[in-house]
Amino acid sequence: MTYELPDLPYDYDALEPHIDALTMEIHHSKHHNAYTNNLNAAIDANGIPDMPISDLLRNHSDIAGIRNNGGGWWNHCQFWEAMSPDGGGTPSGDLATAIDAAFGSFEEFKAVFQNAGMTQFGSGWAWLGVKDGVLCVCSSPNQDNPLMDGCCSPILGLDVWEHAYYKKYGPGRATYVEAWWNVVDWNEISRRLSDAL
Ligand code: MN3
Repeated sequence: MTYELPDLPYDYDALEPHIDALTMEIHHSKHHNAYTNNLNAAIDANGIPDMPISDLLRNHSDIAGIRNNGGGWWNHCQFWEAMSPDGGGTPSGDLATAIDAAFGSFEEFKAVFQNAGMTQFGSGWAWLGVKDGVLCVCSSPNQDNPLMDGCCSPILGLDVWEHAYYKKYGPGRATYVEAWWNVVDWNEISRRLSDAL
C-alpha cells in the first residue's frame, strides 16, 4: 500500500496561540510529508508486502528507513488527531478514572508526562500508553514509538522535536509543553483508551 499524508482535521492557525500557524504548516506540509514519501520509498526499496502499520513497525523497525519514516508517519498522524481547537480542560469518564488510578491525580499525571518530555535528550516523543490495563508514561528517541517494541499501547504522544516548537518558543520546551495541554483533545484520547482496553 502507499501511505498518504493525511489532511489536518483543522486549519493551520486553529491551535493559535498555543501552537502557531507557521509551525503547523511546516510541520505538516514539510516534515510529515517527507516522512510519508520516505516511508513509501523504504517500503519499495525493501520489497515489504502490505500489512497494517502496527505490524510494519513491530516487524520491520530493524530497517532504519522503516523505523524512522514509518515511526514519523504514524507518530504525526496520532499527534494531529490528538489535538483540537476545542481541546484542553481535563479528562472525564473512564479516562479520568484510569489517570487517577495510575498517577493519583490529573495534575500528577501531567507532571510525570511533562517530565518524560523534558528529560528526553534531543529529539523524541513522550507517551501515555496502556499496559496490562493500566496507564503508563514513557518516552522514545527520534521517531521511535511503543508500537516498535510493544512496551505499551500508546494512546497519546507529544512531539518534543525542536521543529514542533522552536519558531514560537525557541529553546523553551517546557513553555511549549505547558501550552500544549490547552489543545489536547481528551475526547479523542478517551476513545483511544477504550480501543486499547
Ligand atoms: Mn514532528
